This record gives sequence, C-alpha cells and structure tokens, in this order.
Amino acid sequence: DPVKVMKEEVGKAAAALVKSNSVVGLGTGSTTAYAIQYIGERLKSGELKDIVGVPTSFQAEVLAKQYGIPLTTLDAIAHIDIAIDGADEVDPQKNLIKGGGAAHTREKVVDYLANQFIVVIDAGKLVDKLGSSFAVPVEVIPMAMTPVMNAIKKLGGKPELRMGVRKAGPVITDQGNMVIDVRFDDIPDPVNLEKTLNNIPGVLENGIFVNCADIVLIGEVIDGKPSVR
Ligand code: DER
Repeated sequence: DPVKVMKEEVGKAAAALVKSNSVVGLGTGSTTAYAIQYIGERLKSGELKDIVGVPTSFQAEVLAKQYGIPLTTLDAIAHIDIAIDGADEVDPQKNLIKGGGAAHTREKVVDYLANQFIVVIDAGKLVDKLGSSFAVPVEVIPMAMTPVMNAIKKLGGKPELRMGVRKAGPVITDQGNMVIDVRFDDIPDPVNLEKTLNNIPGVLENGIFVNCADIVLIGEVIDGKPSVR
C-alpha cells in the first residue's frame, strides 16, 4: 500500500530529527504513529538517550508506552524542543487543517509550544487552499452543541456532528466533548476564521493551525521508491 509506505518513510525521517536530552511533543494519527515507533527503536538501540515525550492524546500515550518512550506533562517541563504531528491538509503557506483524529485540542497546545514543529504527511494531504478536501473539525462542549451549530451556519459553514465508528453515538474527545466537522465553500482568511470559530461560546478548539508549522516533511513514492522531501 503506497500510502502506508509514504507514512512509514516520513515518520522515520521525522524520528531521525529527534536529538538526545530533548523534550518531544508526540502527535496523534497514523503517520505520527510511525515516528513514535522509530523514536522508540532509536531509544532501544541506544542511539538516542534521555528523551521525554508529551503526548497529545490517549493514542499517543498508549503508543509511547508500547515503544518505551518515557512520558511527562506540561507542568514538569520548561519547554518542548520538537513536536512531531500529522495533518489532514497542508496549504502552500504551511497552514494546516488537523483534527482527523479528534485530538486537535491537545495537539494545538503542544504543537504551538514546541520550539520546532515538524508536520509529517503523505503527499495526498497537500492542497492549494485549506478546506478544499477536508472539513474543519471543531471541539464543542455538549451543552452548547445547538447554539454553536447555529452560529457556524450563520458563518456560512455546514456543521455535521462526528459519529463514532466502533462506538454508538457521537465521537467523544479525550476531554469528554463532541466534535463537529464544518464544511466551508471557501476559506479566504484562515487566520481570521480560526479566531472567529474559537470565539463562539461553547467552542473549545478548532482544527485550523496557522503560523505554527516550521517544517513539513512529505512522504512520496516516486518511480516506485519511497522518498521524503
Ligand atoms: O488528528 C490529527 O490532527 C492527526 O494528526 C491527523 O490529522 C493526521 O492523521 P493521519 O496521519 O492518520 O492522516
């Protein structure tokens, strides 16, 4: 599966950028899962030493434990040296849509704090304009769901409650809230939309990440061979 190969390649490349004695923000999603695995392998081989991870989700926490990466919290560290995380869309200005895994609230905290934020994607995530292929995830506190949906419709968005796949009913986030996925015909000003969405009472966080990504690593398969740029 070429997409799996791209994800694995780019996850490995990101893991190679982690230095010993550093604090690493551990992102969420299937691509970052490879980075976590390879960080664990580098620790096991002794090539990498003395790192601690700050997980962005229960998924990242479980994977970090599985691969032997010691974990810490934001109360215990002075800074985050590097964060590695995925994305659902990346535009030419390195603005992102994230939240495919409903983890964007903790991800945004960690990714923004990090001195260096590395995005790991397969080439299919590249877009000319944000919102062209992926709806904007918005975490909402359940009691405010209806007024938030109404406010978003007034903004021209089409909100849809995210339903679980192997869980009956709506997806519940690591904070105990729900997620709506909002389609916009056009997002001419992602900086402004990000602020407007978060200003709606009842919205906890949205998946637009602007002025945050430092490096975008893109996994591709060219002439049948995996490559990263
Ligand atoms: O939920 C998230 O923000 C993830 O990083 C997601 O956007 C990317 O997940 P993937 O690497 O499995 O495509």
